[in-house]
Amino acid sequence: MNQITIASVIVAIGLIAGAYIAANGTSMSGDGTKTFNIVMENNRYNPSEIVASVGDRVVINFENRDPVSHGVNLPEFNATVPNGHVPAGGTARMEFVATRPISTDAAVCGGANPSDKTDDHGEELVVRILEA
Ligand SMILES: [Cu+2]
Repeated sequence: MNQITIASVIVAIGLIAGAYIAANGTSMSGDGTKTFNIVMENNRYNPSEIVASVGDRVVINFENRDPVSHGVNLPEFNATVPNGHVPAGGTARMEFVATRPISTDAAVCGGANPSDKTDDHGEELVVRILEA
């Protein structure tokens, strides 16, 4: 292949990878880190469910487009965001190592108990950690 062909192939691979990440809001790096980008808008999270495996390091980047803050908490992994909530119009990052399988709701606007489904904003963020 000449250099232009090689450059075209590299660009194509980049576009495919970018489209994949955009479609899923998810990316997996080579070191076992699984990254999710979640948008909070109209009191809903998109995506509203994330799935990872035991042993993964999970990074969640939140973007809150609402005029109110939203609380997120995963006490199972001692994980939350600074001050326990993503500020109105702001961003926050949450990171943890998934040490065991769970399925729970990490949206905790209604209180500290993640199993409380009566969040005052009504949102859900289902976190499912699967057996590796
Ligand atoms: Cu909320």
